[in-house]
Amino acid sequence: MSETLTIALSKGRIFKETLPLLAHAGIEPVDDPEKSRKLILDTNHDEVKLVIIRASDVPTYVEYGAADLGVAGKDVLMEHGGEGLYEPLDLKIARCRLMVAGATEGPAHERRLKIATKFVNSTRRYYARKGQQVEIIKLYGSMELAPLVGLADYIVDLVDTGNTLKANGLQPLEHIADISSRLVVNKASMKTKHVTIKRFIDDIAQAVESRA
Ligand code: PRT
Ligand code: MG
Repeated sequence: MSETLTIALSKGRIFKETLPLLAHAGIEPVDDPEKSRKLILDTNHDEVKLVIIRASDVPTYVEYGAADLGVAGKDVLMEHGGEGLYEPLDLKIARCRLMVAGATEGPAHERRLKIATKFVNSTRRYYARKGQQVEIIKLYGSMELAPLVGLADYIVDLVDTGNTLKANGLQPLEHIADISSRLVVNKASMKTKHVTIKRFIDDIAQAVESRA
C-alpha cells in the first residue's frame, strides 16, 4: 500500500471485534485505544491510521471524507440514513437485535403509546410501517429506566443476551431488525483510492469468510 488510508472506529466492542479482521489484512495498531488517550492511532503501516470516535459519529466522518473507511453498527447506519456512503461488506461482528421491549405485552391502550429510544428514525419507520401512531421520546441512554418510572410504555433498544432487560424487569416483545457491523466507504475515496480500497475490502471479506 502506498496511498494513505484512514479508518474510523469506535472504542469498545467494535474495536475489539474489528482487530482480528484488520490483522488478517496485515494491519495492527501500535497503541491500544483503551489505554491511550490518542484519537489518531498509528499502525504497523505508515500510511494506515485509525481514528477513534463515538460509534454514532462514524458515518459522518466517512461521509465527509475525514475517514476513507469506517466500521459502524447497522443500527447507527439506519439512524444516519446511509446517504453518501457505500456499505460494501457485512462484517458479522457486534451482532444484536433492535427490539421493542416492555414490562408486559399488556392490553391495547386507548391512548397513544409512548416509546422511549435513542433510535428515533428506526422507531418512527417501524411504527409507520405498522400503521400505528406513537409518541417517540428521544433518550441518549439507559432506556430501560423509562418504563420503570412511567416515562414511556415501551422502549426500542438493542438486545444481545437479554440480561439488561431482565435485570430491569423488562422483556423483549417485538423484533425490528437484526444488527451487525458494516464496513462503510467514502464515495470519493472509492474512486480516487480504488486499488488500495478494493484490496482492503477483499482482505477483510476473506477474514469474515474464514471466521464464519
Ligand atoms: O457507548 P456510546 O454511547 O459511546 O456509543 P454506543 O453505545 O453506540 O457504542 P457501543 O460500543 O456500546 O456499541 C457499538 C455498537 O455495538 C452498536 O452500535 C451496536 O451495533 C453493537 N452492539 C452489539 C451493541 C450491543 N450488541 C449491545 N448489547 N450495542 C449496545 N448494546 C447494549 C444495549 O444498548 C443494552 O444496553 O447492551 C445492552 C444489552 O445487552 P444485553 O446483552 O444485556 O442484552
Ligand atoms: Mg454503549
